[in-house]
Amino acid sequence: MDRDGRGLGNRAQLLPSDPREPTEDAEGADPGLLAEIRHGPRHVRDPADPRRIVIGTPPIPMGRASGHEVWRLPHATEAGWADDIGYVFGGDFLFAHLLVPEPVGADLARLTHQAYARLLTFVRGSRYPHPLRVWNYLSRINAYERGVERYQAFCRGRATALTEGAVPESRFPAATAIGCDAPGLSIHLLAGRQPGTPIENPRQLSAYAYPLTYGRRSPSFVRAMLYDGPQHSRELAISGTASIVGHVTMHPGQLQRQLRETIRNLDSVMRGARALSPRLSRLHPVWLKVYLRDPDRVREVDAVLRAWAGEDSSLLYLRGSICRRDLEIEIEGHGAVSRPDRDDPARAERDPPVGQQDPSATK
Ligand code: 3EB
Repeated sequence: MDRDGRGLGNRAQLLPSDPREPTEDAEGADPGLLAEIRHGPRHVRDPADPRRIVIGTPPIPMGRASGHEVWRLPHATEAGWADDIGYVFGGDFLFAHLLVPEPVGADLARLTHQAYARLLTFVRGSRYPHPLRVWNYLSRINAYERGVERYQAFCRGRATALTEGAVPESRFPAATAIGCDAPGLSIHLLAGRQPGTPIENPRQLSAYAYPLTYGRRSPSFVRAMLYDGPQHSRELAISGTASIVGHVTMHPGQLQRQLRETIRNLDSVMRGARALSPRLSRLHPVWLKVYLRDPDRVREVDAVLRAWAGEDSSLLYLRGSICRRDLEIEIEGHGAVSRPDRDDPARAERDPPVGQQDPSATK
């Protein structure tokens, strides 16, 4: 595995870094912390610290996995609350999150619509108007309510808010939508000062173009988002990826075969990104987050995934329900390449400064 994504050093990355690496100063502060995302039995927000959240997808112990995710910037961040929207920002990036309780009998489509409308308004009013990557967690995702599956109700609410906000498909973020036992609708996101470059997967129909047999409104996300990270890294945030080819579930209910199909999809998305520039040809996953319906099968998944991803990538396993009943596994990822090495003239020639090499990535 290529180590370039790691060559940045812990403080310069906007991707999950090893939380065991000490970064706190003498006062116990962590000035460059943009987000710390832990996983547990419940969604948690701490009024005293909007930088740290807990997502209700319990970790599945496996090997030396650290169990949580830390995003750091090479400079100090600022944090606060806007009503119940927690936010942290610094440099070119904003982390924002919202946890909405779901009262008994509430309409999930409406609840989602309102949550997204508020988040969109907040993000647009900030200096970081471009959502790059969004994570959505809802309870009982495959249960039926008011005649529709709850995931479909969620998709409808999200799509309505994005339509009202005049967000075109070309500006949809990369996303994850996972079901969990924890109550409430939890949404967290990374937004940027600049838009990213969306990347689709030629093996899969774009989710926003799925036929409406899956629900009245299709899922509003792109397969991956490429953007400039801190200190001239290039980052690829890969959406939750499953065993879907075209728009059809492959190998329904068969975990091992779904895993292999999912890996083919991840490879295909990354191939699309690598083709964009010589520098991106070095792109590899440095971080993979795996959602499993059945935690007892983590070992057999880990064996295959380790062999594919290599020893240098971090793997985190979580218990979660995938949005189609026949899907057993979903994998999201993050890849990065460090800045071109200025001391290497050959590389400098191959890789002109960011912004010139990839005109489609700039506004
Ligand atoms: C899929 O490809 C699998 O609705 O935001 C993956 C990632 C999936 C994100 C979402 C759904 C979402 O359709 C499901």
